[in-house]
Amino acid sequence: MKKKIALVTGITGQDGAYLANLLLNKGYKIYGTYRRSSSLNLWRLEELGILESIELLSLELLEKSNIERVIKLIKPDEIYNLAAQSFVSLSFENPIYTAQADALGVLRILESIRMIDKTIKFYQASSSEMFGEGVSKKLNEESRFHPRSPYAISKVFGHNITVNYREAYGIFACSGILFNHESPLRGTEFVTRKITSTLAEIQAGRKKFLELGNYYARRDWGYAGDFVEGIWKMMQNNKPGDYVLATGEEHSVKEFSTLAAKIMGFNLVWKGLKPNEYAIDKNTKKIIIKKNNDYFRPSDVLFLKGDAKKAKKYLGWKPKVKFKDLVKIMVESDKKRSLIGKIIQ
Ligand code: NDP
Ligand code: GDR
Repeated sequence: MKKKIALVTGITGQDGAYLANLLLNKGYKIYGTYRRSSSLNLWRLEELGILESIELLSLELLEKSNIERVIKLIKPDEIYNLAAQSFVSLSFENPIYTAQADALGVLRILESIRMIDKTIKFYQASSSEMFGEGVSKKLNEESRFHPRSPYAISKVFGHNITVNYREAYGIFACSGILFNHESPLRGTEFVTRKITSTLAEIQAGRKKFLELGNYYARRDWGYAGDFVEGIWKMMQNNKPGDYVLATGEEHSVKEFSTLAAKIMGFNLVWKGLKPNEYAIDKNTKKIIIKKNNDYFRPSDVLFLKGDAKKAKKYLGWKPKVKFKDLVKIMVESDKKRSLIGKIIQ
């Protein structure tokens, strides 16, 4: 039987690496895209030991000709659009670039599919950030969007245009509304990996403390390895659709950092009053975690919790890794990297 061909944009990112690994195990031929302008960022594919099994092609989301060239060359059965400027904070500094990549980038791919071959299946990496200002209830596919950053607003466009190309042109286009998912392959700019990598560096004596923004923000954190399975399942279903993937449990940044510090071996105790709390190590009396206003956003999302009932019902998907195990996996991985002097940025 002919191997299915998948095109994964953003293969050098966290989800790209895990999805590529999953698709390889399912017998796909995989093409992944990287940005020619960036210094090549292949450490995740190397860490999973799959770099040699993937064909890399250059593709910039801002250039429609790049997208058309790649689609015509490889004739994919499935396209997974994971590429994006994915850091919410940076989207406040670079809003126009973010919209070009995260909103219009999606449209460029969909237009290319429409012009070249409408039978290509399409997955769009949408985000729980689209829901925005948190209400303390579980959010699902029907919940209203109130995006709070240029990133989230761009993702709303990406989501809506995906739905529109499905409805208007009959393209098999799915939008996965994924809540935060983390792993040892997460970039260090995101709060979970910033916490685990910095704590490991403090323990190794290479950093003094961990500075965070709003540590009262709460997120529904799952494990990226579980979430890419849900992404693949959406694309194998007999009908295209939109699905929330989430654990249904939320925790604060403070809880995440407290647990991570404990697993790392610190004897942490919080002092001071909200919102100026700080954490010291009882054994050394040194400050380990403190607030830095530079990490606050002009408008943030304080609470997000998802309801993945639809994915469970129609895709048979549910996350396996629990919050405590996720923190443990990430701490242990950064501890190991730090011992060999190799915290990967
Ligand atoms: P990463 O930031 O780890 O990866 C993003 C990828 O996109 C990288 O490969 C990056 O390339 C590439 N990229 C960025 N800009 C461009 C561009 N202009 N042209 C081409 N490629 C580009 O993100 P994740 O793996 O965490 O997330 C994958 C997708 O899922 C993203 O779209 C993200 O917005 C979305 N998402 C993520 C969630 C999460 O919790 N992880 C939750 C919900 C949605 P390079 O290596 O060169 O930087
Ligand atoms: P998020 O993830 O914005 O949810 O986007 P991030 O880890 O950056 O922030 C989560 C929450 O933690 C608060 N926070 C800090 N965040 C960072 N990065 N650094 C800090 O020092 C810090 N201190 C507190 C933030 O204010 C925020 O409330 C991620 C990305 O993967 C998106 O691409 C994706 O769409 C969403 O998850 C779902």
